[in-house]
Amino acid sequence: MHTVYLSLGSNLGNREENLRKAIVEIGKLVGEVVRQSTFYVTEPWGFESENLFANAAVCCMTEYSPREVLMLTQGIERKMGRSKKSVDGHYSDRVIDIDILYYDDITVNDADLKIPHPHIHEREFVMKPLKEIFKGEDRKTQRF
Ligand code: PH2
Ligand code: MG
Ligand code: MG
Repeated sequence: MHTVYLSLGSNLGNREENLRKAIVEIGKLVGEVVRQSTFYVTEPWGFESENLFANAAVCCMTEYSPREVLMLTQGIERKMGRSKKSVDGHYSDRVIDIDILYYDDITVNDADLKIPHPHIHEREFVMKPLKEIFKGEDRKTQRF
């Protein structure tokens, strides 16, 4: 079993409902969700939009590889109606975005998949929910 941390964001439609639905799908497809943060309402970061975000983080136990987790989470995004992907840091409003933050202790440096997620520490909307589910412990020593 592998431990994967995911960040979720939505700023279109019923954003809290979108996060809830995505977390249910993650539990069904990726693996058991063993930690879930509360939902944070946040200002759009890195682009202009009048739509606030709901953000959350979850920790999930999975038997899939990082790339399989990427395929599965992108499948959930598509199924929930996400069409556009961000290109070169040009972000747009979205029904749901699911990003892989950490996967065990591994590093992946592919063009389309970077683990740990490269922007974790500069983004409050990622760090706040993440800290909540670490519960003050070190990610690497955490036991479920
Ligand atoms: N996601 C982004 C860019 N900006 N801002 C907030 N508040 N929440 C997000 O989830 C978010 C963002 C890229 O995926
Ligand atoms: Mg993102
Ligand atoms: Mg994404």
